[in-house]
Amino acid sequence: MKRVFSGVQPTGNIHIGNYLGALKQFVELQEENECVYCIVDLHSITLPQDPKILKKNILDVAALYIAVGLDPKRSAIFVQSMVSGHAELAWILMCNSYTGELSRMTQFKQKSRDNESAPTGLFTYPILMAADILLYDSDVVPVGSDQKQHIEITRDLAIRVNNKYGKTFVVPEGRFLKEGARIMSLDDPTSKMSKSAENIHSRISLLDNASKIKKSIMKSTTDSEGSVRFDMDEKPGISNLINIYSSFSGLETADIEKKYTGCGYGEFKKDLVDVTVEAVLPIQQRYSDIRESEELIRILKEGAERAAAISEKTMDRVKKKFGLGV
Ligand code: ATP
Ligand code: LTN
Repeated sequence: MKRVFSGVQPTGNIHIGNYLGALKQFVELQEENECVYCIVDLHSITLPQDPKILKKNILDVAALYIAVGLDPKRSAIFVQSMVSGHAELAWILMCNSYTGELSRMTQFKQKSRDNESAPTGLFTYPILMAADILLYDSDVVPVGSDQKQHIEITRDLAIRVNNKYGKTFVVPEGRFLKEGARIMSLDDPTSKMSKSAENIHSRISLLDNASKIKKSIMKSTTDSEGSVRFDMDEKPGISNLINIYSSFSGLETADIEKKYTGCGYGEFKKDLVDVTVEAVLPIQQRYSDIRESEELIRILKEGAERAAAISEKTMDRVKKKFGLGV
């Protein structure tokens, strides 16, 4: 069995892009692997957070993890800051990384661009991510293709330490999403659907009610041709909607095109509202059952214990290799 590790930041507004692109894959991977899924709260404080909102977001994401089908009996589900090994290993890895390689990270360059004095944590973000992954001897890391550089530096660090200190870490593989799994923004189909976009109608959050979903889909940007046809280059808006329709209904693109031949966008959009509401409703039902329950806290505590047991073994090994402690 392979070990799978991934993490999502508790920054609110988990949307259908996160679901179709990441969470759904997490659920599928549970079938044949040992999975460790983390809510990476330490990563989220690289940018300022309101403590009350952060706490709420952590529990929201945890409840959504379970609502979409992550099974706490099979997968360890936990919060990063509840396992001390992450920060500890990050320090050790920091001492084996170079400021030059971190300066080349595009995410750092983007996020620090408008920030005159960027926090050091934003700069060392990829090292903490490498620690997350290496701490669990992870074989496979499912992530969006925006994380490719971070996976690459994780592999570089693992190989560097292994060469210098002898075999210490498993060198992980990234498992990147297919292009089709990338859900685009509803108001600007050339950029990806995002948690942090200002316009709430640019995304469909997993917790949106039916009337919000209807409004967002009916307002979504299309084109003037008026035919339901998939063409990402010429018709990115309608193609994105067809993609969403296909992902939720299981119908192939060609079948959707056939079904809506001769129909206008209005009719197609109305059906897409129904398909989307039908898909998110059971998730919302399970979410509301678990969100306020004691069970959620119990699951996170148990998940942290399981994660700690694995990570302590790795930390013992790492400390021995480095000659740390007595
Ligand atoms: P932001 O847009 O604010 O940067 P985000 O929506 O990308 O945030 P993350 O927490 O960075 O959210 O991503 C969680 C996971 O969801 C990642 O694996 C990421 O690749 C995936 N993901 C994010 N947006 C999309 C999208 N539009 N389509 C498909 N997958 C996505
Ligand atoms: N950087 C990732 C979140 C993340 C992660 C991880 C993903 C933090 N640590 C470890 C996979 C493995 C993001 O922004 N999506």
